[in-house]
Amino acid sequence: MCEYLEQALSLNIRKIIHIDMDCFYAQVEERENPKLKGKPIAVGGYSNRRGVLCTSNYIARQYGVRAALPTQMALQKCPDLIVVPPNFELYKEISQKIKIIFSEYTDLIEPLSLDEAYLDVTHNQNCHNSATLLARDIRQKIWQEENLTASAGISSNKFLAKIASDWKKPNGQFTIPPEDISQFVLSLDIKKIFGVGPVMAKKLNDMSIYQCSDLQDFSLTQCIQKFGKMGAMLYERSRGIDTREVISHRERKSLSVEETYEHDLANLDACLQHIPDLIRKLTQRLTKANNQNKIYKLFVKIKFFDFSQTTVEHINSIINQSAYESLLKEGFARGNKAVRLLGLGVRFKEKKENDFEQLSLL
Ligand code: DCP
Ligand code: MG
Repeated sequence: MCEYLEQALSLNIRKIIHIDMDCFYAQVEERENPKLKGKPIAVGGYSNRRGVLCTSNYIARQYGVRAALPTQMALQKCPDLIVVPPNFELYKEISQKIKIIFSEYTDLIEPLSLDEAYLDVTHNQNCHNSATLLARDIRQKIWQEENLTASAGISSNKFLAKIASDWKKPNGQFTIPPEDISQFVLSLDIKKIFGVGPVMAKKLNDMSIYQCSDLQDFSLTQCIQKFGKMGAMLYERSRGIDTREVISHRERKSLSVEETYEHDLANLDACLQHIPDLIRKLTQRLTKANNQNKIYKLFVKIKFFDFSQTTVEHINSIINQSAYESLLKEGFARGNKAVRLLGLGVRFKEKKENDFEQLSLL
């Protein structure tokens, strides 16, 4: 094992579980209406209103019916498809209940969406210290309490745990223990690396890079030279390295208020008159949010009557009327036309992203 990998792994002996509910919305609808069981179903918009699908159950997937497919097209692929309208309130409620189950196992929970989350269970000593058994326990609990199945991926970092949770779907789980990581990543398709979208994938494929083992031919310096900002990340992920922590509370990066006016504001003076009111609302929201991070920028957003918009921001740590007025003047001058929406906001100092902290290992 290369020295870099050894160092990174020794800093990263965590136990991470990624849990992802199986065909979440569709499964909930099946649970609510057992008559749907055993039939191809999808959740989404109606076909006569240019609707698209949010998801489908695994039976419908056999016909090529998947999320984001227009409903009309889905019905062509699978004429027996039953399309159920979504009930977001119910999905949110269930998501909250599942999160309560997670919290019985760890405080370190990072939800990614309504139906998936990372759990750091490094310090949970139940189940003989086995994250694999813990994952089984969590899935069983979700089944007992909610009558829904989930799949899980277990590994020592977020990247691999997320990939693993897809491996045995539906209603399965897969563990990639630290000793298997180097072997596992060799044949892993580079498209599985989060951040490698179709454009990046094409760029890599054009260089004959298809799987992680191909990326491993490049040194860190070469990766950074070839892939810029993404270079270090690609270097690491292709070797199974990911030192990102499970973050239970996302840091707020900005906070703002805005108002769309019933009648467009005809000129700069009319806009300036609204600044005190917007500042009052912004201060109220800030107090409510109780954010501990320091303000480092103020910004103004302007949407003109023709929906073109602009944002102006300056470094400033204190909310004050004259600063917002001068930002507004600068922004207004960019369009010099009637305004339909004004927004005022602040940006907070961010704690340094830990994404690339491993660079310091060098
Ligand atoms: N969703 C959506 N639109 C998309 C993708 C997903 O509205 N384009 C919703 C519906 C899904 C839910 O988010 O049920 C969770 O998304 P997943 O990607 O986890 O998909 P599923 O849970 O439906 O299926 P899987 O078993 O593959 O996780
Ligand atoms: Mg899911």
